[in-house]
Amino acid sequence: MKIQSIAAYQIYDSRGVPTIEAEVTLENGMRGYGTVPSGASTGQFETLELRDKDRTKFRGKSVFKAIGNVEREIAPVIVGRDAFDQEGIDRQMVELDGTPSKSRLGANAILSVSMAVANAAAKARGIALFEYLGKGEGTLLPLPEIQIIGGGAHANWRTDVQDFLLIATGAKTYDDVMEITHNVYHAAGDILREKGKYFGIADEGGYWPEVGSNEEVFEWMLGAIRQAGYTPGKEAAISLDIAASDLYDEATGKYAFRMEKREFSRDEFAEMMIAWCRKYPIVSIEDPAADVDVESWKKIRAAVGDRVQLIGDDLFTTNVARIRTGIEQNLANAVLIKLNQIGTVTETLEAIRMTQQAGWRPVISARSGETEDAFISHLAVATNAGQLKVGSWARSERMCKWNEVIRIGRILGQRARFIGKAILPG
Ligand code: 2PG
Ligand code: MG
Repeated sequence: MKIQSIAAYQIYDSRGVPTIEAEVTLENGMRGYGTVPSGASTGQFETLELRDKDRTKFRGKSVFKAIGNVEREIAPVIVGRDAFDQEGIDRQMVELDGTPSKSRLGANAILSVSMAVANAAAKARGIALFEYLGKGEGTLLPLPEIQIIGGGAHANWRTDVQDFLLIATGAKTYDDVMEITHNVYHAAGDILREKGKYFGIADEGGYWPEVGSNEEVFEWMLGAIRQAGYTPGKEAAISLDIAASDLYDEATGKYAFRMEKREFSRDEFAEMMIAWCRKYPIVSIEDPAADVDVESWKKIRAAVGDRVQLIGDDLFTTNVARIRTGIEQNLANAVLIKLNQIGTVTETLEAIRMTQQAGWRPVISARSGETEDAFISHLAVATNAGQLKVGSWARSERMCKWNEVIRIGRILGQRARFIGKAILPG
């Protein structure tokens, strides 16, 4: 099934910021689309998101150069190729770019085509994307981590911690997750309204936090879990994304909480992360140390890694070489997987495979700037990753991904599996 043409154009993400979409048309006239998300708390080891940086156009955020690269550089070498050869196409685009960080063509340009090829190929086969990507092996519905309160770079630093999330540890089915999350999210909103502290929502749909300290949010979350009729740590537990690279200053070697106006040495910060894991029903914690602070990762891993999921996001940036080193050094036990950190579907699948082969857990993740596309829901099931993180329980760029898993479950029927919290350590 040959690729007949490739087009790219600018669309807009959930923050109303430009992003790129590619359209791949096959010789039979079928089309597949690839839509690229965008992060705010990006890691320094991510591949490059190419933006025009022309202040007179979309405040510097337009992606017309990336679009030109798809049309003038990528299309001429990919048109005519077999759409089922995802790996060959991705490798050719990586080669054509020729830089380690995909900075010549832009990882956004490359990824838009990579995702569009996968979508078009699945359509040509007449099967759902998860079946195509997973070659029929993907049957595990993911355990979601769902944001209740958004902070950090997604809420103008109203809290220092970026994501306060919920994991429905009591869920026996994916439907149970939806119900527990629904009840806790809305209970959290009720508490805010009662206190006269409802100030809307942050970038990923979690409540906007007007609080005096980060730990106050834990108490509020525990209150919401109880008010919804559950026991914290039983039916519902806490998960955090500290996004600590954003808090760390490499020059001074110190971490800083801007909202709380506190500074920490590396040791003090790691001790605080460990103490939080012991004090609260926390089952998962992402980026509790900066990407360059390897010693703190080791320390936290040794202290709580046997019972708490430790996810590397900025630490690994979905990069196979970085994940391999992390596994060798035993820095974490889980890897956050984001397609646009690495820039092709093939490399993303490799990162997931390597993570699983080490006995670690891949957590498939959205970005804070998202679109209405649900590619990652399919990716999670296709690879039996077991976990999915897409932000909160509000806004359709988030809900479309939770809802897509329901549809995938219906396609799978009796073959669908859900193991819930059994995927977590401890
Ligand atoms: C993260 C993501 C999603 P961003 O840090 O895990 O919450 O944020 O897309 O801004 O990097
Ligand atoms: Mg993160």
